[in-house]
Amino acid sequence: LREENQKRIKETEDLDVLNQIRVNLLGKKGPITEVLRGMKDLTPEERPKVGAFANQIKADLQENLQKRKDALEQAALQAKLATETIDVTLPGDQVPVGTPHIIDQIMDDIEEFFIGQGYQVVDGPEVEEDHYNFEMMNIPKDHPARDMQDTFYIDDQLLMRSQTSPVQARTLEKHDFSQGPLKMISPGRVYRRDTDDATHSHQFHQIEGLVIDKRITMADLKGTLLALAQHVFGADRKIRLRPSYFPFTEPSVEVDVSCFRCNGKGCAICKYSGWIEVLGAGMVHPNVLTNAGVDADVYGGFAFGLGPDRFAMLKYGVDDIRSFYQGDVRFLAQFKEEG
Ligand code: FA5
Repeated sequence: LREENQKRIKETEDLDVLNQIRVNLLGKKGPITEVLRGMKDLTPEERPKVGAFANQIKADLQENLQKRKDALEQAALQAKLATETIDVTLPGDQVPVGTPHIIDQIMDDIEEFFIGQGYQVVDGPEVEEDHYNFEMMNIPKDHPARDMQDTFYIDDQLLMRSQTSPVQARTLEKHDFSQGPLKMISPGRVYRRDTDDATHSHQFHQIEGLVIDKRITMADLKGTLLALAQHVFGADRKIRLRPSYFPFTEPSVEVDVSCFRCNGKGCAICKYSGWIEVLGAGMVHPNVLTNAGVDADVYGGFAFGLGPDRFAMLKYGVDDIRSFYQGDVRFLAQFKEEG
């Protein structure tokens, strides 16, 4: 039994056949199990001899089976490796690499500028209450200034915010001035029923800014905005403050940045004037402070709301704001992040 099977084991080339041999030989119905089971009929003298002999054969066969199994597995592995060699000289697959949207890049840049100046970054809801978007900002119901921002209403109380200014009111309400002045920016999306054209979109971005302390002046506002313009566009940029009107600032200004892509002649982005309007700003109206429970006789400051879309148009010479929102990868891929 032993010799005959050892020969069969050795000659087997197939793991399944080998397994069948193992089951036949050593399984419950195999000859060795049968011999061991029959030991109860033997005399006490015969039992140890037969037992030892049968167990020896069993051990030998097990060893042979294992060796053959290892050898066959090894051979299978070698064969597999031989057919699966990797050609390291083949060119690799091109992996397309994305890039943050150009508006996100410019917003990150502006945020970093303000974080560096000690401002905190605050988030506000895009679905906003009329109360914060207008009333707290000194624009009561039926105030004509509501027409300045044609608004998407959800119901009488709720709307898609038309500006990031409501975050001013939300932050002022919470700020504890005994802990120090307030310096915050709030970036985000805003919505207006504007007709889309080259410089207007019905959904765009703003970054609100608010600084409240005891002795803030218009010169602080101008210096901050000039430093921002020069950070984003380069050291030779100029800014121009034009008197304007916002219900939540007094005095109010609109701020233009000098165009540098028009060769001094003006171009479509700058409406042929040599300047592009990028933000609204002013000194915070006392009513805004009082509405939020801040003592307007002690505290005051400036606020601004800037348009990152317009910043991006000017910085990169994009002459149509709609390009940012059409999702054309050929356009967006031009603005790979540096570094
Ligand atoms: C406001 O929204 C004021 N909340 C800004 C402000 C804040 C003033 C704090 C004073 C103090 P205005 O409607 O002008 O203002 O919008 C501000 C900026 O958003 C504009 O200068 C422009 O850069 C951008 N903007 C306005 N409308 C659009 C639009 N439809 N598409 C793209 N950008 C726009």
